[in-house]
Amino acid sequence: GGRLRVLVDMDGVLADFEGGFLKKFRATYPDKPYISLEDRRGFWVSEQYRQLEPELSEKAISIWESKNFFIDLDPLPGAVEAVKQMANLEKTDVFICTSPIKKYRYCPYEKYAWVEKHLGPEFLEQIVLTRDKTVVSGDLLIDDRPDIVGAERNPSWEQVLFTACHNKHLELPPPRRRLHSWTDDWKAILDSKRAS
Ligand code: DGP
Repeated sequence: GGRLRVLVDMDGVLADFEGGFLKKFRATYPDKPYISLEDRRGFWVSEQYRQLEPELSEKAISIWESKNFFIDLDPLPGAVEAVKQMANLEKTDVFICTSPIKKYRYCPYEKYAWVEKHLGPEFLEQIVLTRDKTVVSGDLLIDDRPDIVGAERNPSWEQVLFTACHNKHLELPPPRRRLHSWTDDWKAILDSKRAS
């Protein structure tokens, strides 16, 4: 067969957006209520905070719009090793496919800096920044967002849902599948997509 192209999301898959958010939210607003990772539901953090208290929505947004939010995110367990291993597999191309927030002052720069810091400068060649992942072609998209839609009604990739605090209770309709963590068998998922 030909080469396998894998698109790997950043926030919630490689970088600990949820943990980094909660840590900085609690440090910035120590007297405000918060949502523990155990209680997170739904992809949009700001929506769940709005339901807790309307004023918390903009406070939540202020956290990830701040300088150093994205660069300070810790890698998720096993993520860096897995992506480096994946990129070294034969006939496998790995791209980091990530949607920057619309407030562009810090986020796009810090995403590049994060990739350079944790994966190495050679991975800067592999970054795809887009708000619409459906127009990017690939065999697999590993992403924690359950409802990825966009201009292309029939994306070329199969999404494998990466398990995150906000999506772990969702029941996926078949034939959709999950990668539960980076200790899960991601190589088997890649092999299942390789042309025989
Ligand atoms: P991606 O993981 O590539 O689909 O990027 C989604 C981005 O949106 C990521 O940086 C996390 C961020 N995000 C999470 N919750 C919210 C929210 O409630 N509002 C906004 N504007 N962005 C959010």
